[in-house]
Amino acid sequence: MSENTPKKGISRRGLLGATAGGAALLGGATGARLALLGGAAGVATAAGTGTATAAEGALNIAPGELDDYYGFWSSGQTGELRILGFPSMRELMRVPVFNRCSATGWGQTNESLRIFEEGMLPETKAFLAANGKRVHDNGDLHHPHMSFTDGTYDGRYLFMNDKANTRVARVRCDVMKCDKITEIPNAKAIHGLRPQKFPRTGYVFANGEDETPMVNDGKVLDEPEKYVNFFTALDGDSMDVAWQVMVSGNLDNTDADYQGKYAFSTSYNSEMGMNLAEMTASEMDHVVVFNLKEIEKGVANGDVQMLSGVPVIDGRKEKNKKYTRYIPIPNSPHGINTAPDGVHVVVNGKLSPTCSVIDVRKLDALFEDDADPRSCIVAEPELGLGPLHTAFDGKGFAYTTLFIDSQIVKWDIAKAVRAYAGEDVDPILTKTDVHYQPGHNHTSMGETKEADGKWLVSLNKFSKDRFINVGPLKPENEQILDITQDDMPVVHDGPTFAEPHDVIIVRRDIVNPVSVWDRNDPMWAETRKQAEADGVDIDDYMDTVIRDGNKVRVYMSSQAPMFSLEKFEVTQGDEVTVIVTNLDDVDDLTHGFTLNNHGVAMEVGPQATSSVTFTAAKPGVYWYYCQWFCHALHMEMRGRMLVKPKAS
Ligand code: CUK
Ligand code: CUA
Repeated sequence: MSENTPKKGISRRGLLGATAGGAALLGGATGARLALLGGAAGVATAAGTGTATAAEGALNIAPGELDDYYGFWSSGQTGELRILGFPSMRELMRVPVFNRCSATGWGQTNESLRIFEEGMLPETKAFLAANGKRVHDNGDLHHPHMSFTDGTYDGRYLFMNDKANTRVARVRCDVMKCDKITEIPNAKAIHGLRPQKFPRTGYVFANGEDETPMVNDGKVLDEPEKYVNFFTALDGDSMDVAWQVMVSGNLDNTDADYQGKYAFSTSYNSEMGMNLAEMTASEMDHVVVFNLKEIEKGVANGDVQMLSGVPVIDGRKEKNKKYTRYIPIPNSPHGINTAPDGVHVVVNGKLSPTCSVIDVRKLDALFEDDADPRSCIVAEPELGLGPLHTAFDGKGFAYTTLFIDSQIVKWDIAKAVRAYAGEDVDPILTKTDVHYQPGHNHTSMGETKEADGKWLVSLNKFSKDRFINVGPLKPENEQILDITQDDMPVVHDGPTFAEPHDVIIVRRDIVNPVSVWDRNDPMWAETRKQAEADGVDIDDYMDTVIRDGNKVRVYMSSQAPMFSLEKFEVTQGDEVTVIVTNLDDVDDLTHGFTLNNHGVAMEVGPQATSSVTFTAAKPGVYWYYCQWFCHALHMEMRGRMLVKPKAS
């Protein structure tokens, strides 16, 4: 990998700007091939960072003014969802999902543990127990997407994947909290994720990225012919797995059409290779097209095998051709994006400098016998090096990230179609340098039929020299481009911590969260049942301690600046559950419960109930306190737990 290391005295910025240096980033033979493939397309053509523009006014949200959009950001290996105001890029909230959150107690409160465990596979429960744990406390969240109705966002839910531990989660947009986490059986490493756009969500489509042996019992390693992969459709309302399709090759990203008929997934490893050389061996990989109506029929007719309780359709290449089609695409395609015109689907070539454009109107014919598998391709423009993801403005233009060139290229879809048909037209309009190495990009409302063509955000993997140095681990850099202007200048840099892959930009009128919890919220329904059994009304002031063998349940309410219990007593060895209802019903009046030296902390929002369970193992006096600054006497909002030594 020595060619990847810049020599002393050569600036990183300069090196990355050069095509050969950029290609070398991918390393070895692949990089060399890219450099060859790239040719002239690798040469930067546009000016760099834009100068002051009209967009600056819109970008510069004055103190006290509100953003026009919600940005829902992934956080990759941090495992949480982030909410930013857009275009100001002010970070508004972090919603813990696949991670353990110190502030809110996510992954520790009984309410959150229930959500983790409800959708967990039995073998995972057993594995975790063997490791002295109840939940995985990491995740790798790449793709947050909102539920759709009739081709546009409907503000109900956000869905997101966990590549690390093969899960799909849902966040309720009314309270912006996760309410479902489903571990996907059979598949391994859920990567691409998109909701059904029409008529509604409906299905949530989730790609398995890592192939495993069909019977994964530890007896097979090097027999690639026994490896399979799975495409999963969840029911977005119940978050149960509806069905799966067994496929050939791995699966990377996915999207759905605007007709409710097809879903599509890219595969960068059609070879079913097990190492880098094998995975990138062939020049052509594929997109798998899933015929939703035929799959539903197959499931209804029992043309399935049941695996881990899920009906699985065999959609492998050359099998039952009615369920899937494999469209050859050059070379290790990555992102796949359906245009707001409802017709075009752009497949991003990654190791090929091209994007392949599918016309969904040609997909019915693709499923006829002996159809040319590439008959649905209507354009394949050469855009530059390392096309990864494409966004749209709703005006017929597409914006593709070029990872290796560190650029966003704007191109005309209709012209690309005409060029493919033989006309002498250049579909490329402009290229803007971004800093550096963009992965996803996203336009305002761009993955809906209401794409408004105002803003584009480029999620750049490297920030290099863009910010003051914080050590070897650098932030990434998210830049905003003003796409109302022909030269689409960069108008904002936004450093960010690991590792946003994807984002959606949603008009703010679509999202309407509440400010205070509803006392009847299902989040604490189980806690309510226990309280009822204990004769405690968790909707009211409470200061009750229930002893139940060696289990102790401590019910208290909080009202600024006091807990209802200034002290309680337990005995060493007791399993203690603390249940807190926040009786304050004022906007922004969150309390917390943190127990010193016990690793216990939880958020209790206005009108919410939260609970946490631990074993009192150390005799002594321990203070608990409110960790959310709630009142001038917030510091005084504390009390004592006495753990009496066990009589021996
Ligand atoms: S992926 Cu990360 S840059 Cu997981 Cu959507 Cu393309
Ligand atoms: Cu309650 Cu701070």
